[in-house]
Amino acid sequence: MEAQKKTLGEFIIENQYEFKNSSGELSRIFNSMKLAAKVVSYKVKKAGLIDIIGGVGDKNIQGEDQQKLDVYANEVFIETLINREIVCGIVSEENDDFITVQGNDKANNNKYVLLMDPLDGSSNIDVNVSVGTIFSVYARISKRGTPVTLEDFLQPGTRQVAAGYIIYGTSTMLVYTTGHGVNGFTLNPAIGTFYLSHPKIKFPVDGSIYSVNEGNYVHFSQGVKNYIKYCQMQEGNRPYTSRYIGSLVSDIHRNMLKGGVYLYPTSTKTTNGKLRLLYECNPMAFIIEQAGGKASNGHSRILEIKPTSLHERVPFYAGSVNMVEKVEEFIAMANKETMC
Ligand code: P6P
Repeated sequence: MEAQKKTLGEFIIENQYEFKNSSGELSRIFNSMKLAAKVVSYKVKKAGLIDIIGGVGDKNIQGEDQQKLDVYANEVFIETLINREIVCGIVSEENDDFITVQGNDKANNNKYVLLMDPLDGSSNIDVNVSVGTIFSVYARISKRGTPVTLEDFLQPGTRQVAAGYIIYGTSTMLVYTTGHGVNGFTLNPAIGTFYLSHPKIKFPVDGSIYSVNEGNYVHFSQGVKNYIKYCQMQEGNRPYTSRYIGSLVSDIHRNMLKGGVYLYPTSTKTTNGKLRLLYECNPMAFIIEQAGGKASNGHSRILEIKPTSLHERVPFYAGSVNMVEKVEEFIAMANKETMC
């Protein structure tokens, strides 16, 4: 019975104590993300019926065609946050530079900045495959009461205060962490309420799902090729299955519930990988680690990378600890052989 389940709002209030000197700002950020998620979810679910599918003819800083829903989702999240003046700055995949939340002095007095990919996997929109929103929250490091600076956004992932994703799939879910484990909430669209459906999510230590775009196989490093062959040849007597949706949030969400590893390697086509460190890899890595998984760039912890630019890309290997460590093993072995 839903009435017996805790709502997201109740959960946020109950767990506000987790934040020493909590002034409720973080709770208000979550409530704003919750509201914006419902608005975007409504539009995503109706995308096929209203004129919102397809591109707007522009390209974002990534050089990717901007889908109408991309632009719409970006506007909804930014406006929701700015109108409530609960953050002092925003970075979005869809905006070249960071956004300083002007407002009155109060806005500049806020202590948090938010980074997001407003609609990840947007190439799936037109074919009715699930997409997601990813967000990451930091405490600013520049002086409160002054406009945010670039440094406020270029902090390593270990300094995240909170991270979350919304998956617009067969149901709409909001999954987040504030460093005290990972909890998932499912939206009842009939009443517009998120209910705690997946408490204390734990990433299985091992699994049999590997998620990679095998169409890029010939462009991968030898170590990654060797790992994929290891999975395909059923070595180690594991019955591996390849599952790849092409939507980071969906692939990670499935693997987190069932066990598995997601790979977006460097390749001769994408020398630094494709995924962005600040608003895709860091928030997902925080969530994955909090659930007991691992997130690596092939040899080091994603969360310890010191960012140098807002839209930088990194290779990303993330999921069940044993599987990520096996990938790292294959990469290290191949690198050693190359050096001999
Ligand atoms: P490819 C979507 O564009 C995205 O950023 C991730 O959501 C997804 O996992 C990946 O790119 C898919 O990339 O090159 O396999 O289509």
